[in-house]
Amino acid sequence: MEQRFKGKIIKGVGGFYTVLCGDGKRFVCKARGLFRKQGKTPLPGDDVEFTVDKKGEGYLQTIFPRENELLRPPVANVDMLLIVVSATEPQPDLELADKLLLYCAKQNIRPMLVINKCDDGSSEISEAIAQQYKDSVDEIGTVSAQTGYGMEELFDRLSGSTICLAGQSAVGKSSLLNKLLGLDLKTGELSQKTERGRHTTRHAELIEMPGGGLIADTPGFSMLESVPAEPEEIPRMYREFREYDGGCRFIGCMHISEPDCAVKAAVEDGSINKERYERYVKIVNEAIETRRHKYD
Ligand SMILES: Nc1nc2c(ncn2[C@@H]2O[C@H](COP(=O)(O)OP(=O)(O)OP(=O)(O)O)[C@@H](O)[C@H]2O)c(=O)[nH]1
Ligand SMILES: [Mg+2]
Ligand SMILES: [Zn+2]
Repeated sequence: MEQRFKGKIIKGVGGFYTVLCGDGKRFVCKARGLFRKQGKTPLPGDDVEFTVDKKGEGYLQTIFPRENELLRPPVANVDMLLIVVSATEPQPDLELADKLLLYCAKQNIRPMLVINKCDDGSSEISEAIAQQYKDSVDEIGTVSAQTGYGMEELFDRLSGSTICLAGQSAVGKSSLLNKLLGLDLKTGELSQKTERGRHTTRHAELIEMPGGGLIADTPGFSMLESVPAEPEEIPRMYREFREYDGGCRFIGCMHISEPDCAVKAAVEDGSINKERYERYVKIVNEAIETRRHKYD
């Protein structure tokens, strides 16, 4: 008799997919040839149905519709993106952080800004970064993967979700992952450091967190080649602009060169963060440039 099960793909290597079931059991399955014909590639994060035949071999039968799909790393159904920046070295690339926030808005993923390398607790730099983003993102964490500062709070916010790490190289994404995997929910103590976060392979893998939930590392090349939105979409993706909706003279105001612009007035009087706004102008112009080249 053939048996049917449901689960979530956590890894796919060479046509073999590891599926994690609700009871914690894992099954390695092959994909049906049908997926290839339909142009469907099973991804880590996919919720699937699979069968196990008499010989005990598993076959993926159904891929349930995806909430979203990331390209790099290739992961489906991501709930949360941890946008990691460093309070020390490397100097934070906040333009990348802004673009990653746009990416979250576009893909309907909850963002969290994680300021790492706060080894002596929160610093002037980390506070300045948090200040810039306080109206743009709900969740901001100040942590140190090295000393463990803020890690338990971070851990608590992540449990149960499917999470991806993102951000420039050397901000400490893999270090954070290792620390998170070593955290024991009950004691908060650190167990032996694992080496699983290291990027030795090119395939994406979701790793089970001790408190429930799954997490994927991303190697530190930028996961974005260009602005992940059309220029006209961008103003609506800035949460701190929303409160000024309808306040500009022109409908569809881009808040850049138009007169009587409520957003620009809010930047002037300090209600909207100036640095975030200046990068916004740069990002919109980049999106316009990209589109121009597309049709050249
Ligand atoms: N001082 C300090 N150093 C840290 C901290 N977290 C990570 N590092 C160091 O920063 C360096 C880069 O850390 P990684 O975890 O490899 O950074 P990454 O973001 O995974 O880098 P890529 O894989 O290249 O994208 C390593 O030397 C870490 O030891 C921290 O909280 N404080
Ligand atoms: Mg890494
Ligand atoms: Zn405006």
